[in-house]
Amino acid sequence: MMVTSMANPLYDHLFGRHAGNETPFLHLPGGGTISYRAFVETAGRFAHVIAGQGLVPGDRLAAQVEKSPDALALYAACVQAGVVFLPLNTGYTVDEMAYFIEDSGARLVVASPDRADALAPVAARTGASVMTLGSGGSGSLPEAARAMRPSFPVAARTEDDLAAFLYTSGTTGRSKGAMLTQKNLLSNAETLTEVWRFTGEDVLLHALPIFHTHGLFVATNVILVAGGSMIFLPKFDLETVIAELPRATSMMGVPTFYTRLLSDPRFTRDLVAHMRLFTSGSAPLLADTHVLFEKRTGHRILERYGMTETNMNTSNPYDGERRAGTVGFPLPGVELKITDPDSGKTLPDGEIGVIEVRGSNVFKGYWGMPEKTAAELRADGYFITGDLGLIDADGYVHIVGRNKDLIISGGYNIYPKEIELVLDEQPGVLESAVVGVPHPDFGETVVGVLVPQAGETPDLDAILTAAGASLARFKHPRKLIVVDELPRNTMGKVQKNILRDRYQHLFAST
Ligand code: MLC
Ligand code: AMP
Repeated sequence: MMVTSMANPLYDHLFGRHAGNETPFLHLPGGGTISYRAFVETAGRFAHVIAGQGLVPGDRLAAQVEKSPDALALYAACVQAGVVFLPLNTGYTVDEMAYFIEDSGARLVVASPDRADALAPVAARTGASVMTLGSGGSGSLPEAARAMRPSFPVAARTEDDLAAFLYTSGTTGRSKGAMLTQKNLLSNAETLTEVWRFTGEDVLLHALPIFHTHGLFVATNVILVAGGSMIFLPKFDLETVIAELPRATSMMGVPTFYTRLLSDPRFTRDLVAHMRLFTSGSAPLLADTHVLFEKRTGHRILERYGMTETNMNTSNPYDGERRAGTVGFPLPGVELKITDPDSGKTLPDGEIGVIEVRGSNVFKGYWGMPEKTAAELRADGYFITGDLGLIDADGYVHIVGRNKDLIISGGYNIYPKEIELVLDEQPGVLESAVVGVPHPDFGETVVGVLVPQAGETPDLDAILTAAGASLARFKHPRKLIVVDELPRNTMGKVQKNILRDRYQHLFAST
């Protein structure tokens, strides 16, 4: 490995060592290729633009841009300039973006050209600048970069300095910025590269979004560490994925990718006979899907478990038995225990409790939220994940539920509270409860249960339209149901388990 300086460990290990390397980094669906050299040079040019906007190491850059090679180079540029990268879901509304921009204190907002006007007033309020980045080299940032030199003096950073903020919703409805350090990202990428045996020969089919841990850190960083390449697709499109699989060696996906592939008769054993590895995570992979996949292809999907706050925690083994319905063993360097949610005491193997993890993968805390950080990150370094699980007699970790009110739809996390706050404000609505129910494509989907105000008949279409103005599309209830009252326990708490049971078959045959 050619490391010229260790002044910025993440930059040096992921990007700097590839400077001048003519081998392919990104294969594009149209047939083009971007070499490591070209990618690193684009990042250097972008870093000049970022610094030219007045950003200094430690400042935040918020990006809401479509997936593209340039969008990925923006991440590299931030690492090079020592700027904290804050990637945001392209589906977020202006209201949602306003919160992230304000809360993070971002100094520069990089938006898709079609979003820039809508975000300008928000940026003006917070004093941030706005630049644009579109596809195929369009946008004010790539345009400005063309006049810049490809080499940029790498900002000195230590492994404990922040590399990225990833926002994750909270049970109170307020999103929290998880602060990830260089060490968090680098240590996890190095571990995964080793345990999943990634090498320079690997060609990863990359169809995940790059605004989340899975697509940005797990997939991309592993390939950068290994020196392999990626077939870089703008999104998961079944046709394209089936067309591109023959030139891939490996693929990482959320369970929806695998159920969609299995639904297509062209997805055959022959199509993927040459593949080395399929991994799954971000949401539970049904044991049935695992079994069906093996029957169809002969491959056993390798399921792993992670979080925004912790990167990856556990993984099924590469060589040993990949056990359906489990997330495998703690990764090297990760300590994992199951604790009693009330006392925090460690429980014996086989008993269900909250999963806690500790290691260099675990984040530094929530930005500007010391109380929330203290509530979830123990003084001894253990992070309380909020996932319920057990460790079986063979040491495999099973996730059996959640101690947090969370819905995971197609790998996106949705916090019911955030939606309930919007529904409760709508005309004619007295109160609401939002629950996740099984969905054949997304795993889980959102159902809103409304109690009308006395004598009122809420207009459900108007409510969905209003919700659409403030909430990203993926959070929208796929069904609204009006009831006379919500089931409550003796303490007055809404019994969501009863609602989940009642509506569990709503989408059964969709
Ligand atoms: C898109 N839509 C979704 C959705 N994705 N709705 C609910 N849940 C989702 N996940 C919306 C679209 O806007 C569209 O709206 C409608 O639903 C149907 O769209 P689609 O064409 O079927 O969706 P598609 O674009 O194909 O996207 C589905 C998907 C995508 C599953 C491919 O959501 C995806 O790539 N998910 C991966 C998420 C991920 O990377 N998570 C990692 C988090 S990190 P309309 O208006 O047309 O009806 C993490 C840590 C870890 O969790 O362990 O990895
Ligand atoms: P996020 O906050 O988006 O990072 O989502 C993290 C959550 O996704 C975890 O707390 C789990 O609830 C869930 N998750 C991730 N991987 C798995 C998996 N393999 N099986 C079940 N749940 C998972």
